[in-house]
Amino acid sequence: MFSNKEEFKTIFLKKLEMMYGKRFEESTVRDQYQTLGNMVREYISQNWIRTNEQNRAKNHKQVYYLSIEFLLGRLLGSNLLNLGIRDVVEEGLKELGIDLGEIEESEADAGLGNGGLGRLAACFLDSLASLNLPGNGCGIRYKHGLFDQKIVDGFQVELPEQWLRHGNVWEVRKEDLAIEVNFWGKVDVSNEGGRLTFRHIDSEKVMAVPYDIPVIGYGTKTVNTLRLWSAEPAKTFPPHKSVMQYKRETEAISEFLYPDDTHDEGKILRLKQQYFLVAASVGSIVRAHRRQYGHLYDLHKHVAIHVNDTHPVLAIPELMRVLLDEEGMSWEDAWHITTNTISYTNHTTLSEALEKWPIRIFQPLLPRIYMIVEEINERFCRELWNRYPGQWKRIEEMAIIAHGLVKMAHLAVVGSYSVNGVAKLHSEILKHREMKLFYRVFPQKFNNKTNGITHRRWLLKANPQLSALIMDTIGDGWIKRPETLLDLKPYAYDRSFQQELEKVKQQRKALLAKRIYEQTGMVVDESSIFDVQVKRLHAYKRQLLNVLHIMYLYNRLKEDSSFSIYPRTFIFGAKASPGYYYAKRVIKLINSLADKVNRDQQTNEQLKVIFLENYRVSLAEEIFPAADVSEQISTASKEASGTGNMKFMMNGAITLGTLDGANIEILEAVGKENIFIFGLTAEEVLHYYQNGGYHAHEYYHHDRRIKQVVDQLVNGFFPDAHDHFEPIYDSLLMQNDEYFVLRDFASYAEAQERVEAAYQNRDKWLQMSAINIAHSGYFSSDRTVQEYANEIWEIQPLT
Ligand code: DL6
Repeated sequence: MFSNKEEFKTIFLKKLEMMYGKRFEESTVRDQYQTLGNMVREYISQNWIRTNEQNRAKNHKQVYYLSIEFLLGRLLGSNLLNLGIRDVVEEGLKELGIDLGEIEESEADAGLGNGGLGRLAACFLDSLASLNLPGNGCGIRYKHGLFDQKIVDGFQVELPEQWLRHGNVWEVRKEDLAIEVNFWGKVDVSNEGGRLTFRHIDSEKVMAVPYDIPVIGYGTKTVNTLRLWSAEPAKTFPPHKSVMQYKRETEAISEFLYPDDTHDEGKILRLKQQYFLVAASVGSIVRAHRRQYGHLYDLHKHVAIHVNDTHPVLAIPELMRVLLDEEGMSWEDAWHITTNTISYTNHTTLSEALEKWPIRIFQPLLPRIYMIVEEINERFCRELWNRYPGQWKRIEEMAIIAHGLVKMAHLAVVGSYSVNGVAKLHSEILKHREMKLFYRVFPQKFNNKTNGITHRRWLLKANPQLSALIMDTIGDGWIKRPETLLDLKPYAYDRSFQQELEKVKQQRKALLAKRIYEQTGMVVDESSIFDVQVKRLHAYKRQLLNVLHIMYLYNRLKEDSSFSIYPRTFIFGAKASPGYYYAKRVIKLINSLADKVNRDQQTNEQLKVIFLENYRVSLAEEIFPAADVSEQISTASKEASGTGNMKFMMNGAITLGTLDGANIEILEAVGKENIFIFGLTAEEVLHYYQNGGYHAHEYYHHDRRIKQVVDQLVNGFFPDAHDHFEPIYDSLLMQNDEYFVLRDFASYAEAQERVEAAYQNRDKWLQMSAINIAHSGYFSSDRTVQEYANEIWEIQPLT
């Protein structure tokens, strides 16, 4: 399309005039963004077509990655980088007086996810395409992504997110490929020639309309597809509903990510979303397969369907339904194909996060699917009975349906051929604790795939300054082969490399300081330690531990004139689930603390607290490169993996963390002298949970520092807070501190002292930082996806 700057400029100007019927001089940033986006899409269109043709022609096995979340962020910058045309475009635009950065900033984040799970899905798409692997994403085209967060008087306020307000330049609507999805109604069972047939009748129909987004690999011609489904009314309206009601209920399916499910209405909507995603995705997968092969008997040889967490687990009964009812297969054949097609990743050990649907909701909404789940359950329980005769309790515990609930994780394990955890520790906990009964029955299914992140977005794109330094030092081979970042290791001890690294970090800290000023009006000391905790707000992630420690530092600075600290800027970013009362109180606490500490002239040269509102992918890209310290302080055993820990490490921040999730593998990679570890181990935590013996009161009474900060939650220390922090106080003392915040306080404070001392030894710190960067290649999602491709999906690269 264009091979140099001049050609780019000519085409850009012509296209802009054609699209908007105005001269370039009159165009807005949005016009320019849309023009550029369209150009990129045209640029890759031939490769997109070619990738699809190649997949078909070569009978390549493909993976479909089903996920209720895809947290993509912005696409323009990463697409330009992956295509290798960013420099030409940037220079061309510059000559026209346009700043590419400004155009990039005008793009709305595609925030179709909550956090780690959704961002992981987005990283996997990038790696699949960059490794030339035939893999497509399937998700929902939510009209509103994760809410926009505003902080008002220190409290989180949620506003509807509007990423589609100006359209989405990357998507292609494919109405002709729509799939009909059926809800409600009943099942008509008849006996046709001695064979039972099942027909789902009187159902309410919804059309799933696909919107395809190209997924562009780095330095390759592969362009995969992310297919997002949008819910629209079908041509036949249900007779018992008004048109308006039907339309409203239908469109609601793809309106919001995670509707509030505290009431049945919300639960129905969530279950509808899950079935909508899988029925549409499975429908389009089998349609393509039938067209190509004429039947579905060898589906599992050509297709792998991966379910990202339990949300898309209905793919199991849905595929069974298609094979049984539409293809007329026997149960045995259908089960063989299904259980050799579907694989499952578990992302949590938190029992409250494992989905269970009440039968009273499930059965009427999805009557045929429920029948199939019942049959799967009965057959499974029969098998268990043969294996464990008389052991009712065990069978009840493992059943898919029990006590009026359908347990999605159990269905996932029984109906798939692979079950993986997302970090070594997490996979071990699944095998030996959370899912130990299942592990005994299906040991061959369980495996580990430690998470990864795409180094192209999180280093190459987010941190061009550090990328340039790395390229000057070891070349650019690491972009394709991230494990070669290890070649940096000898330079960790090189004084001039360290100095350059320091300069890069300073530049990024200055940029973040500017962003902080713009967003909060606060001036922060760019030479202070940037100590960062950014992630979803959850009790187990223990933002509270960080906060209580800051309160302690503040108290000490106020009370002890001989005490001083190396200047520190504590930076937080976090969204709390709208219905998560406790988490929202912690956000208020961080903001009240920021207010108090930042105003105090006696201490504010040494201590600042910043809460950056509306944490999201694009903001994260500004934060990670600027961090010195990466706070990964979850209660051991609770964080399945974490992926922020990897993004920080890749950008040279040093982890201050517990022995949890992938922190353990970071420790193994960098060695204990290049990370700050503290706190209880997972074994100790689990021992406490099992045997008791933890009394938060003891820590409160015996450690003066702890008593003081805990009391300050409720004694008027925060004048603006009234009784706002009582729920937090109660969680610690009345509910015996479920996440061991007080238990780990002393160990955390001591680790923070080590951080402070280490930071002041500049050569040593920079050496640590470089060693972390050098070892971060292992945590690229290229490695993770390659492991999935080889060991789970058995797919080969396109050539
Ligand atoms: O695997 C991606 C990501 C992990 O890194 C996090 O540790 C884990 O909490 C997250 N899990 C979820 C699922 N639900 N919960 N809770 O988001 O997955």
